[in-house]
Amino acid sequence: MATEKNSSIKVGIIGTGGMGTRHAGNIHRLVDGAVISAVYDIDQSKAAHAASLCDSADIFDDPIKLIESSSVDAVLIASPDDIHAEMTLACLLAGRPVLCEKPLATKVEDALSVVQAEMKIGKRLVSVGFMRRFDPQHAAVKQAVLSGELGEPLLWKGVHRNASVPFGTSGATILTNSAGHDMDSARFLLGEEILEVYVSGLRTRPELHEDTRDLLILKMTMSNNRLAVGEVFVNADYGYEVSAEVVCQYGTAVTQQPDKVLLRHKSHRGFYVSSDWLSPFEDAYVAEDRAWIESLQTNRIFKGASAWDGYMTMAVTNACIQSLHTGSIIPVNTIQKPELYQ
Ligand code: ISE
Repeated sequence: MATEKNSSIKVGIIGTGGMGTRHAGNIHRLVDGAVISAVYDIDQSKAAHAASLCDSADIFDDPIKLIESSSVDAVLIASPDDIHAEMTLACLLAGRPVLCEKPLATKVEDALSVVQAEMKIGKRLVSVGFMRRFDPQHAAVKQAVLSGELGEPLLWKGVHRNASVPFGTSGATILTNSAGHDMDSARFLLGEEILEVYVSGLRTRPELHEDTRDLLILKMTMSNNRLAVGEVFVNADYGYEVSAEVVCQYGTAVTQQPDKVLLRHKSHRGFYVSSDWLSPFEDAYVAEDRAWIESLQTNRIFKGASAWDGYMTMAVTNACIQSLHTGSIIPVNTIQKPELYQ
């Protein structure tokens, strides 16, 4: 029973589609020191379903009431992307710590408003769900780079493939909703900022919408003379796969999936590839939820991405959209990094 856990942190979830329900189940079953006390979804049957998985969560019909409720200590936002910033700002107004799924906003101005609101409070309350930072394989690559044994890191190379996206998904949406992970991965693994981007894209099948650009190549010039290049292919058909490699002066480090089993079946020998994007990162999502709750219990800064990281990703996304549309190299314009995030 949820009430038997060490239940110091009461979490309210806004948005209980696949992602929010996954967080609810993870926190309820696998994270000590927290209970799901409240849920909201515009589709109340989805909220009721998530609540039923968490023993005793209250179902709200208004997200602001959930944020302001005395039965909620902290909020997890997994709503559609376009209300992330609005909900995060409402949490800040109510003084609630918040873990917002990526992207922090769909417009760079809105991400900046979140940073500015947090700076006004003078305390870091916002965490952003770039869960690859908690993935053991990405963490191992980061560790290998930080060890210094490979020499200076030079180049980040990423692959991000989804089996498919809905018909008509635009290049801008892919950059905002999918490629943000890769921008964050490059920043995280190289420890540098993205200064300039060049994006090209193509439509991979004639039957797709004319404006679709479902295979994108992002070329990024990073601070300290580093480079990054990523493939984002969201109609790869065969399944979901993500990888990141850091090429250094004397070697490279690349993510692997050591838990994979070699399968022999029906004249084939190989590895199973998942078609959904939640299960391959299951451990990362759980680790992220645990780290968030721990940061609230101990009053320490969350180890994952901050509002600043969410804002930087949106600034890069904004430049990538301009680059895709104009075919030019676009500089990333940002404010100076405030003291709060140093
Ligand atoms: C989704 O929102 C994710 O976060 C997945 O990791 C990504 O692969 C997918 O493209 C996004 O839509």
